[in-house]
Amino acid sequence: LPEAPSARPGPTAPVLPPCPDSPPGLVGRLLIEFTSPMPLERVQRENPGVLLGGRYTPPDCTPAQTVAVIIPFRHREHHLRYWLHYLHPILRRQRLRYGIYVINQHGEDTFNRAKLLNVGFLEALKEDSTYNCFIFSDVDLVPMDDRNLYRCGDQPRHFAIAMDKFGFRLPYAGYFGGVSGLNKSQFLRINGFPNEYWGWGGEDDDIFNRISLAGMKISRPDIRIGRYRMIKHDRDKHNEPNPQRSRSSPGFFLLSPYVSGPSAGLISAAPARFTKIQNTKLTMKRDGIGSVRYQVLEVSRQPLFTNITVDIGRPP
Ligand code: UDH
Repeated sequence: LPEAPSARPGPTAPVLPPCPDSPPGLVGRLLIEFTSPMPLERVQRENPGVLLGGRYTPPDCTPAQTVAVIIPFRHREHHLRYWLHYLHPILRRQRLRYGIYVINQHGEDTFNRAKLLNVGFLEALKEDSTYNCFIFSDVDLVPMDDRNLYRCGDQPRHFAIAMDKFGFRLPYAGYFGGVSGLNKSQFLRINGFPNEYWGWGGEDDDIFNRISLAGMKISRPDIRIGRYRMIKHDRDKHNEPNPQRSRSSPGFFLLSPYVSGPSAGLISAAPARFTKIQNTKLTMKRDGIGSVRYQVLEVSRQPLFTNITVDIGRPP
């Protein structure tokens, strides 16, 4: 009798060794510029190994983590092309298994970066429940060194510590903006990110407070490795500074003292009306990943990324 098809041994997948802790093909310092035109077709041609939706798995080893890279987005197609051009090859050389999620805020109401990041966390997990590391990256930030590994560790990680726009220094000790990463349990331990910061600023300080209040510490790369170029741009419409963004309570300074020196003025000491940031301890329990409300309007798998267009509402 012919053998039943199910009984036949299938082609066995080769068992790949674990990916090395220090990927061998890294090149170190990179030349990053934003002047040459960057058509998406070119970026696609340069990245044939990237699968639909911006997914990638190393062909020669088994990574320890599966990384969802989440980008808050609206009207920045030009920046996204540079980001994809630079980041795909870097992430590949870092031997990551990853997916890229662009969380696109629908409509023209005030932008809300942190809420979009919460959406990205939930939607990435809906697509692949094996994601266990979440890297949140602004679309205009490109690392200048591929030794800045986009991985999660035993503490929340801040990657973008030395941006060109801040003179390649950390602007203040509690700065957690730009590019950061948390594993799933770290993210859930702080109830995710705040949903109530509409407009520019403050949400990253709130996230820093959440992490401190949960008893965790920020881990950072070496200052020579954590360098970033930011694509120069003007302030977007509908992302005006949030009047409640900053801090005024002396308590905050215990958590996050300012660094003195020339860059201290970049984020100004706040008048007393900027109160939101003082309340993280109270708000983080009720406002976060457990309370985020939104409606997905479209999920579209592009060759180099997954676009998720979402209605996140508007400020009260
Ligand atoms: N973002 C968008 N669209 C927007 C607003 C923000 O995609 O309309 C995303 C994007 O990923 C961006 C991130 O949110 O990188 C952070 O917003 P931002 O780039 O506006 O913040 P940043 O602090 O710049 O980088 C503030 C305005 C600086 C104006 C300087 C003028 N010289």
